[in-house]
Amino acid sequence: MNIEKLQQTAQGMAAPGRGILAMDESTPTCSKRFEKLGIPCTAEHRRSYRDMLVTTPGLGKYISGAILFDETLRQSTLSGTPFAVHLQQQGIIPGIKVDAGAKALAGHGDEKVTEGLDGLRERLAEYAAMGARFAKWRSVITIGAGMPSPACSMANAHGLARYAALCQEADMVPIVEPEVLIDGDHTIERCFEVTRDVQQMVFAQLTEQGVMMSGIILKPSMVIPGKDCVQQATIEQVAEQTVRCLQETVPADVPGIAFLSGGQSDEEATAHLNAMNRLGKKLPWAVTFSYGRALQAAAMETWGGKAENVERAQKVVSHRARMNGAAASGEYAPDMEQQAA
Ligand code: 5MM
Repeated sequence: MNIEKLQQTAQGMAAPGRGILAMDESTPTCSKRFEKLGIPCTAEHRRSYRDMLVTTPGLGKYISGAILFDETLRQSTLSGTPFAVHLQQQGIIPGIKVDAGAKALAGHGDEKVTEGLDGLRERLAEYAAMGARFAKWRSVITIGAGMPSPACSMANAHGLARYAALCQEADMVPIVEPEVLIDGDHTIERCFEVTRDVQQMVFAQLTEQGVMMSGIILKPSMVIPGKDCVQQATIEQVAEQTVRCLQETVPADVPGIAFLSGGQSDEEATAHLNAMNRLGKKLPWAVTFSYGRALQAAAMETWGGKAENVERAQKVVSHRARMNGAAASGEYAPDMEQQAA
């Protein structure tokens, strides 16, 4: 394990005013999103779409890293440059999703455990040779009657820690993503308790497996009421509860926390991140974004699978990246959305 290399990559991913573009949708997820917009679900359409994203002029100003799916890491831009090489040339660190997805946890109803540890050491070596410098593994936790069960939280925390240890062995920074889903009618208080407990378990397992905290990035969900909860929260409440939770769980030597958007609207996700960075608290870690849907949804719609829309779609990508870059420094204001329009 090359400690210096890991720390350098992790610090680059958590660079001030920049964040991570999660463009690692698996083929089934990407197909679902394309289908809704009437875009054909072919490998070439997926390649063209990802090409549109990463060739956005000036993307590297706001994006420090991009998470790719296996298929994309093996593809090239229209001009024939492998995606990983193109990203590096833009000052964007290439990464790779390595989990094999969340599968039913035996004996636990609707709960899931993320799989993908088998053969991971060999896959990481191959991905590193193709230029990936970090990896991502997402676990999902559902809040509901009797959920999460201790078995589900523990199985996922253990999986994340085993994955993280293997990444560091391969000199790749692990993005550790325990997502507490927004689905349900739970209150913000319940989300706080579950998120805190899950994160505590994750860090206990990371410690147990000997993971070096200065060489990881945490990708958590925000502390937010369930989307069907009657009592929704203000932007400031979400920011305060989320930061309070992180202060109770995340060691100070973790360099960066990069949130997922988890089904929030683009502007909500930006506003929440901004509010956290404006709380006026001196936080030991960088607090930034690693959004998928909240960075891509509007751009994908604008693109619509047509080459003639690439330039317009790239303006949308660029705008969203700039808004989130500003939020990562606490310098976003909602009227910046209108000014750009
Ligand atoms: C981009 O979507 C990622 C991959 O999802 P699947 O494995 O289900 O295809 C996903 O892990 C994503 O990176 C995170 O959930 C963050 O994305 P959001 O949309 O929540 O910001």
